Amino acid sequence: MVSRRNFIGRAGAGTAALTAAVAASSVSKVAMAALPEPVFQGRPDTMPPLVPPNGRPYNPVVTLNGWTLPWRMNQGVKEFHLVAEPVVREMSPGFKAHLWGYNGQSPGPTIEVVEGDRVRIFVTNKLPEVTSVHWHGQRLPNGMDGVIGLTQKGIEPGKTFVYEFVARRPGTFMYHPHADEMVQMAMGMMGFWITHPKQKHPLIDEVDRDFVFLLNAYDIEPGSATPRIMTMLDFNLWSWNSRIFPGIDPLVVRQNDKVRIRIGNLTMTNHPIHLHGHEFLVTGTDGGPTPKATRLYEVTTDIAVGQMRQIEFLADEEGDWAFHCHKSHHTMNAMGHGVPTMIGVDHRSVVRQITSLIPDYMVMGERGMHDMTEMEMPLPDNTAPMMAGSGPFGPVGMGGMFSVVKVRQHQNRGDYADPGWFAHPAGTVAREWTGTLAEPARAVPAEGAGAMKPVAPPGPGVEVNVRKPSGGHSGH
Ligand SMILES: [Cu+2]
Repeated sequence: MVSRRNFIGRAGAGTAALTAAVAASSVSKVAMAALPEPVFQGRPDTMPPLVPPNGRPYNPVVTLNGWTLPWRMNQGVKEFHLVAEPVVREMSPGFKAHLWGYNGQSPGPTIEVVEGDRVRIFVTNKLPEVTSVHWHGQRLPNGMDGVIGLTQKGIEPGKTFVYEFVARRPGTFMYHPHADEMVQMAMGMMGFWITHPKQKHPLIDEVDRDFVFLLNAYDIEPGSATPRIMTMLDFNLWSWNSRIFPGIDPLVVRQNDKVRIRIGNLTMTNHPIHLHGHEFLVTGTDGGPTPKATRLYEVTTDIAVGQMRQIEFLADEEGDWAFHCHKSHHTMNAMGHGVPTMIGVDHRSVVRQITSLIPDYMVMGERGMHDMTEMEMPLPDNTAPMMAGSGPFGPVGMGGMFSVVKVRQHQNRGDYADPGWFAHPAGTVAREWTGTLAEPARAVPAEGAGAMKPVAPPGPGVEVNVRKPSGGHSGH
């Protein structure tokens, strides 16, 4: 079953091999009449940019923990072959999810074309049910829009359909099914589409690094591997390109690079995406490049459901800068929600007794939840820790939609290799104060009615109301 190219793709040999494979496919007339041989990718690593081997030149993007789909030129038409199929996606080290995707992965490969390109996409359905592909945001003939029942028949299992249109406007787009969407998108079927401008565009700047990723979300019960597809809002895994921190690669850049990041949201809620240490401009949306007069410097931009945002900044500050969704429960991994606040309650002896009866019992947070990052808690097999990832100073206490923009002075141009942790110049890290401390001055409370009374700490008789978190979160 593993063809030669399939093998190359899975081995992750990168740009050169993929380029060679694409070139090698330009053979006889007979071969060109057949379908382009599909290319698969099994590794979850961020693949190097696919430098276009033919067609109009452009500066390729880098798909975070993903790759760009090679094509072949057939009499001036760019031909791609997408295969919709079940996939196993490693969402973070030690945690694999059974998803649906395209060409070996969820999300599917990024498709990159140039404004004015005629594009032909073969879509083969290896799923157990009917599907279609909608090309979100594109100008195209109505019958190529991919809405099952409305503009086309569904692609039955085992069948291949052809979509063909001209990529008319430059910008950032997505693709996803418009058939049984709640199920197929909850299972991970989606991908990115970039249409590069064919010439210098007054509103599209040239950049040194151009990253893309999709926001997606899953509901996978700890210890299982398949998303619950009937979940409407209460997802428990918040991912970028179906990866959760610490499984999300860093965005590595050279100091003073101009950086573009394109983000699409195919979850069921909005995500305020926040960058530390720099200000950015929103230079594009689903509708195309934004007029310059509308661009404001920001450090957070909200990305609503079904939207794309394209941000740009000058990476002039060296360091390891956090980059994450600002909804704090979106930077955590699967957890039970039916957990009462335990801050201030010492329940350690209770836990020991309960654990002897219910081995997988867990309780959280009598001093806040940071302890969860260090706690040696027994987790069911195939479960991502709730808050994980270690930095140079200890646990980062994050999961989900979190990564790091690594800005380095000595990173080479075009080098995306992880440089490791930032070496802080001496005296530039927050540190413990070891000198003498003056007693802080406090406001003296007023006497009489309405005055604040000091609150007594909880005594030994306090009621401990704990619930077993697993299996409970949908009911609370
Ligand atoms: Cu979020």
